Amino acid sequence: AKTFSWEDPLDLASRLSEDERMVWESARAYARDKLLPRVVSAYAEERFDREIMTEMGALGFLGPTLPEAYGCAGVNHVAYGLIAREIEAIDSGYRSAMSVQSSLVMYPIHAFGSETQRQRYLPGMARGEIIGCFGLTESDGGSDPASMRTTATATKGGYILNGAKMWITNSPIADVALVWAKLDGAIRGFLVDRGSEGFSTPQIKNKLSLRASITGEIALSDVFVPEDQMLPGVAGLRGPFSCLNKARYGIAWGAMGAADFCLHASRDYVSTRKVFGKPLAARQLVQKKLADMQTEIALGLEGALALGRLIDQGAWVPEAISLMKRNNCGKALAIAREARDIHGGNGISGEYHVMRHASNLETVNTYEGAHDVHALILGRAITGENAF
Ligand code: TGC
Ligand code: FAD
Repeated sequence: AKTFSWEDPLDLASRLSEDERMVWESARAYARDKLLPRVVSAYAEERFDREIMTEMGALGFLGPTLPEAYGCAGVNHVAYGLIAREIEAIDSGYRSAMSVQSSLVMYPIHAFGSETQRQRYLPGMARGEIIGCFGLTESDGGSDPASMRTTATATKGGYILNGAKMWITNSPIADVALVWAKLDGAIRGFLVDRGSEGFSTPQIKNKLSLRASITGEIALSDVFVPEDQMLPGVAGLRGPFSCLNKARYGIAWGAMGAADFCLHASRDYVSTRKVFGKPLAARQLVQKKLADMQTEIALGLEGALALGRLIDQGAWVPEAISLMKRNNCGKALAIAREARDIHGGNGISGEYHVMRHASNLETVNTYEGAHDVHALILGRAITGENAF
């Protein structure tokens, strides 16, 4: 007979294929061996180590669901979710770097790009030699990307881009930026190479969240983009939103990875920490907190797995992604805060990781559609009323 595993109470592992388990194990080993040892100093110094991209590339973690013909691993979306889970168990910023590259730049080049664009960018991006960033948000009202002010104007041989993007993951180190801009009122995607005249990417410093990820602006001042650098396959908000669907799905897994790390850390901590003569683990209030964490993580992972199976079958809808992104980010943030509390004063120290997770999850709960924005997407689907 099976025994209860507190770490996997609903036996998720038993419902993974052999291939999925292999990807999971390789992501876990990489995250623990290579990411965990560098994260405390990276966070303190607000540093992103560039070689993380080539390391992840070598393991097949970049654009993993795309075909092998472009140098990618060609695994399914459940495997992609498991990679996100293990990387975010170490730091949301590292998962951000992986998500942006995979879901927000490689995916649209594959889905909406020309064959020339695919050949030009995808193999190098899969190896982590070319870094991409995704420029949708502007400084006012990121929740409402339809109101963007960045424009593209047709000119001889191409387009002239003007405008500014804000809060762009990896922009300061990106070799190529996928910039969304309005061309005659319709949103289009443009691949802007580093080195283009009038293109700059100032870093945003002094973040109190996601410090191991590098974030910047994209400033565009009369930047010429050749005709063949516009994504030919999509016009309108469906373009950027299609990318967000993929990234939000990965975040649903990733946030639970961070939460699960916090549960493990809390369990370790309370088993040795003695207060009033007994380990904290022997206190009812503490046990209730651990049980609540475990329950939300088990349910959140089940939801992420169910969603991943739907995506792999092509049977998903965006609202289901909103539901899981919103739930798992909100719950993970609450769990990380609780873990910080359980750790007492030590909880605020970098060495214990839990406050770093809580701070990171503040961003994760906001980007890719803020918690309340996903509530409004669901509210609209439930009632038929648009309350934005
Ligand atoms: P709405 O009228 O709902 O839709 C406009 C058009 O877009 C289509 N569409 C979608 N297509 C595919 N997937 C989806 N999820 C889609 N949602 C909408 C829709 O069918 C329609 O198409 P058409 O052809 O009829 O025109 O648009 P709205 O303007 O009312 O939008 C409202 C809202 C709130 C849904 C939307 O704007 C929203 O989701 N806002 C949040 C913005 C956001 O998530 N930004 C993320 C920026 S990127 C980022 O944060 C990266 S961080 C990454 C990291 O570091 O990990
Ligand atoms: P706002 O849109 O101003 O929202 C502020 C608050 O108002 C939120 O609580 C929101 O829920 C609420 N709100 C908004 N509309 C309504 C409404 N109608 N009714 C009720 N409440 C509402 N963007 C990119 O394009 N690419 C990236 O790579 C990227 N990386 C990021 C990295 C970091 C570290 C951060 C912090 C952000 C990143 N973003 C990126 C931007 C992110 O997607 C936006 O911050 C997010 O979409 C929210 O937009 P905003 O910050 O302008 O907030």
